[in-house]
Amino acid sequence: VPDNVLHYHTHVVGPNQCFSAVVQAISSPIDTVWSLVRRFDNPQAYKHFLKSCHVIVGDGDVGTLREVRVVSGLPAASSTEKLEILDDEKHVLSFSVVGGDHRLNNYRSVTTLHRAEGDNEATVVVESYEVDVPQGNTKEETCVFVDTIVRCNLQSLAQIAENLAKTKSKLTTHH
Ligand code: A8S
Repeated sequence: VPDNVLHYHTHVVGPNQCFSAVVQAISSPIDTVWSLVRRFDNPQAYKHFLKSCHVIVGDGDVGTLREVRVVSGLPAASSTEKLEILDDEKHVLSFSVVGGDHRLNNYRSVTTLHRAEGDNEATVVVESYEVDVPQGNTKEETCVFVDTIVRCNLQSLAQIAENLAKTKSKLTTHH
């Protein structure tokens, strides 16, 4: 395990918080995956539970605030989120939830990308999070709910990045 995995994905949580992590392998080079993940102003490119995003303050650097609107059918309408870490060299992005109309108070996640060992065309994504357990729910219920959202996001990221990588390699083969 590269040590930055442990460094970025260690969470200090309070008694009424829970945390978890989701890992996704992607058959696409790290730069292609990163080009999608790093766009704090455009999360709906691969997060299909979001219907829109607008930046409130900032230009995509650390400190930028965005407001996302959530598709119907979820126990949420909107979320205000702050970019905490954006490291283009280490491929690390972290954001925290600072407001909005939903039940995930003090949500904070960290996403890191890693070159798959022995395969330059493949990437491993690790996304971990911490969050308050909402009143009336258990830690387990909260983790099941959030893990489901994060897993869907990373599966859709994989699909989009893999298609982008295929398109790029076709363009270089034929020209
Ligand atoms: C992310 C991760 C999560 C987003 C959650 C967990 C959220 O946007 C949705 C439903 C909610 O109930 C909470 O990386 C909230 O976006 C889809 C509005 C925060």
